[in-house]
Amino acid sequence: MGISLDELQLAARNHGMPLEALRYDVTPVGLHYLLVHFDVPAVPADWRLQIAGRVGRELSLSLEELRKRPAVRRIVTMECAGNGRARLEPHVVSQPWLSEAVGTGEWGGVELGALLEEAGVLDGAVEVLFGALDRGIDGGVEQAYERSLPLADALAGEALLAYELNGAPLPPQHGFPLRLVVPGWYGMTSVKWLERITVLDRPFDGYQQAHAYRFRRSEDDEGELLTRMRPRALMVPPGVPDFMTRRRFLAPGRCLLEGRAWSGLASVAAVEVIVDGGSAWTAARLEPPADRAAWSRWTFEWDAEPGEHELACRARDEAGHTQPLEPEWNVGGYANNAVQRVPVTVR
Ligand SMILES: Nc1nc2c(c(=O)[nH]1)N[C@H]1C(S)=C(S)[C@@H](COP(=O)(O)O)O[C@H]1N2
Ligand SMILES: [Mo]
Repeated sequence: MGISLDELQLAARNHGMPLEALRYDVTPVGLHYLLVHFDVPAVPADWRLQIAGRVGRELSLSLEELRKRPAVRRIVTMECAGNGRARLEPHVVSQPWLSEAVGTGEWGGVELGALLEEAGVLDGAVEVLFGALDRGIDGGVEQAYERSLPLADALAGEALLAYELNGAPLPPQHGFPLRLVVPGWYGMTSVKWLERITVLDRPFDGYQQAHAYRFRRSEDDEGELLTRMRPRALMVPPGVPDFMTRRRFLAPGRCLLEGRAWSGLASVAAVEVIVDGGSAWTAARLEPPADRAAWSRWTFEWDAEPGEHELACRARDEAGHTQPLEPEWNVGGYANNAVQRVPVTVR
């Protein structure tokens, strides 16, 4: 496969969610996937959130002041846009995710829309920029991690400024003291270690917007911005693994397959399972999600017969988006939601 030591270095710092953790409605904190582009930054003792730009009233808020505002909690499934990258051919050099760059957190904090309303967004505003404490160099460009959201999405009432994860203060790696959480969007949108919110009167063209996180079919394709998560279903690999290959082994007979499915584009409409390829996709049982933007549990009864098999699952959402059988290659290695295949030995 040709994964380099540089990529291993990234993969050893960042980590995926072990797929057996698909069992939980809310992912325990240490099992939630982790992606840090640069370093987990040092947070100044006098940290405050600044809100400025095209607003009537600039705001500067301490964590305590934020905690005094009306609080909301949302269970949100978040997935890295690079999930599935390592399965693309030709190989795309970056964080080599297989299919585990996902997790579901119960995020607590204040509504972004309410704070922006308080600051008073002025005429001519088009986007909201989120600036973070972490800095580094990417593509030869020194930068703070920064991403923007269209104004309408920032005001929509779904996005949160979170200071809690699963009922406890945000841990350092997930953005302490404050992060943005945008339900339904790929993870890069949810800026951690937030420091500045700037309302802009023109689209943001910084590195993480104009160069990274675009779906480009070739080097000279300008590409489209990545926004919402494509549908995906994953299963808890059944049985027990072989240590090195992680191939699965299980006994013949009734086996309850289970997993989760999500889509940032619409609610999940169906999950289907197929055994040993062919065309006989069969509907799994789908449970309602714990919250609007949380993944849905699914189950499927499989009568496992002795031999070598391949299990696969796929999701479809209410807007008709589904999962391809084969990945769609792109320069950045993003949004590969090709179906998961799990080889198993029944004996
Ligand atoms: N400031 C900052 N925010 C960030 C990142 C980062 O490196 N710096 N990584 C982004 C990416 S690419 C993803 S997928 C999510 C990961 O969030 P998590 O590590 O809490 O799972 O955070 C996003 N927010
Ligand atoms: Mo990501």
